[in-house]
Amino acid sequence: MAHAFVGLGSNLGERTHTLRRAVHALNRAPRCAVLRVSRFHASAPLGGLQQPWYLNAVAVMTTSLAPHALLMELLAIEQAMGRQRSTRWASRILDLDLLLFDDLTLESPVLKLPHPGIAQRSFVLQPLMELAPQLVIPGLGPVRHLWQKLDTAALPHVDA
Ligand code: PH2
Ligand code: MG
Ligand code: MG
Repeated sequence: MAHAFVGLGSNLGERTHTLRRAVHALNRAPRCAVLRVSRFHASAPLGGLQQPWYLNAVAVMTTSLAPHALLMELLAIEQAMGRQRSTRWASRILDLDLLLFDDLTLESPVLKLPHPGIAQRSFVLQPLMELAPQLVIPGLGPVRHLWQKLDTAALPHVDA
């Protein structure tokens, strides 16, 4: 059994309802079981200007699916819940991102693990801090260190 961390995001429609339904769908996916889910965090949109705020969460699950098979399940759930794909970073009803799959490092045309951008995204790191602050992200280090670095970088600079 592998442990997989999945990022959930929604900035259109009934965001809380959507994230709850998505967690249930993840738990019902073949050979998958959700272990824990973070709180739902409201976050300002990164990238797309003039977009509604997001609700973000992270779920940790066990699975006996291979990483690409799990990714296909995530895309199928997004579709079943009404996701329309238009431009990159457009507003979305539901986004499910495979963040981590055990300590696997992988780069295929459709899947990069760990998910690129984890270290820069507070809407990923804050939920990860709740679930697994000690978790070591391959090539990047423990979640706690990444979170502290991001936090410090966000503070206004003060000269001694
Ligand atoms: N997802 C994006 C782009 N920007 N901003 C926030 N706050 N949360 C997201 O999940 C998010 C984003 C692309 O997937
Ligand atoms: Mg995303
Ligand atoms: Mg995505």
